[in-house]
Amino acid sequence: IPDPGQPQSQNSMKGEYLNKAKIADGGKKLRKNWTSTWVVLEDNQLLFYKESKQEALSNLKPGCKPEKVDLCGAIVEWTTEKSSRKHVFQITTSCGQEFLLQVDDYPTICKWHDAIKNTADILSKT
Ligand code: I3S
Repeated sequence: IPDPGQPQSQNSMKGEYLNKAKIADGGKKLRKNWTSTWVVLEDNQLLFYKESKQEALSNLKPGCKPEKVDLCGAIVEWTTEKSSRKHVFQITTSCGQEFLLQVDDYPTICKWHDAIKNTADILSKT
């Protein structure tokens, strides 16, 4: 049942820098490498840009595209086992990509966790 208090735009979020580590691709484990990434949630897709200005450039230059994460069928969950950092959550996509996202500021990371989880849950139901 849709919540009438929630605007349609709930599945978009303006860009923000988060720490990101991709730990698996296609089900294959990768060496963890944390990088600061400009993260945007747009039209139910998660976009990872190297930096904020790449977002503006990506509309002009075809070579500037972000890494896109399909959230349909993705699992989003907090984890304390995959990192010694605080406030880490994991996104596991249906094609076997695994990402960790983290920032020290709890309200910030909660906001992203909730928005991404909501999006994945809504997409899985439609
Ligand atoms: O899960 P791991 O392997 O302990 O993750 C750490 C490594 O990625 C480490 O890099 P090296 O493999 O080059 O040593 C990173 O520097 C650490 O930040 C990783 O651990 P945390 O707990 O920060 O996610």
